[in-house]
Amino acid sequence: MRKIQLTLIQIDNYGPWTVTPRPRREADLQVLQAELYAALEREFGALGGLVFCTRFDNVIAVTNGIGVEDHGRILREINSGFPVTVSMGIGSAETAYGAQVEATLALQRAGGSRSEARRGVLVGSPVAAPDEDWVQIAHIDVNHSTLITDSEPIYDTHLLLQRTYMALASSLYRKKSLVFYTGGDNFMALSNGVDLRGIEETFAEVKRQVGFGLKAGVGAARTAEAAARLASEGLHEIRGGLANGQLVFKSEGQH
Ligand SMILES: Nc1nc2c(ncn2[C@@H]2O[C@H](COP(=O)(O)OP(=O)(O)OP(=O)(O)O)[C@@H](O)[C@H]2O)c(=O)[nH]1
Ligand SMILES: [Mg+2]
Repeated sequence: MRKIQLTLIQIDNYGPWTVTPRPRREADLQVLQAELYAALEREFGALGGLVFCTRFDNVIAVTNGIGVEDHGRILREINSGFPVTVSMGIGSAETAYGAQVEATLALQRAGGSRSEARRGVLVGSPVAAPDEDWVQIAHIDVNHSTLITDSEPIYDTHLLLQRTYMALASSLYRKKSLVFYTGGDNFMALSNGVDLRGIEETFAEVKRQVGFGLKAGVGAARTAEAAARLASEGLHEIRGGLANGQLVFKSEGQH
């Protein structure tokens, strides 16, 4: 069975820490969160993974091909370099939704987000034979967003993009895919098990709800890095007028 592997990285007992001994300066918390995300992206990215900032105190990484040992090394490095510690839960399943359920359950069983006893644990299990690593990523982009960016107030544009994000995420949630906002007018969907028809359906729904047309390159490969690269290449082909329509699918080993 082909499975996507996700790792939930959660700051240990963060709520209490943010107010001990008194509420910390928001600017300092923002720097901490941004630096933690950057460090995780650097470490997992170096091994072919891809990390989404999610909600900053809980971060989701696609980690196919990255085993328990490498997770442990990254965990130790992060936890010795930051004023907070993180714990990690690894999960895998045929869909991204299923994988994050497994990752979350593994971590919740090891203690809640406000547990004083849970510190720097690594739980759950990566993809193991006979199952195989497989990641499908759709790199989704809004058509002609620059027209709005250059004519509307920036907050109005931002809100419209966030509405687009929610419409996209709600529709793909029903197909057990997870969507993350990656900045600008870009989104990445972890879409294992969803075919191009399914993505087209979602795009039509989003268009009806928020008015934006979307396009996407969809990549499938054994690691997040390879899948994302194929997806971005597909998107580039659509933009360059090399592809007909709004979707291009590229799979590893297929030219
Ligand atoms: N994270 C990320 N952001 C990007 C990427 N490409 C573009 N952006 C951001 O998205 C903004 C919009 O870029 P485009 O999508 O090329 O502009 P557009 O007007 O929507 O044009 P079309 O999508 O070609 O219709 C840019 O200003 C960047 O901030 C990408 O590959 N990744
Ligand atoms: Mg665009």
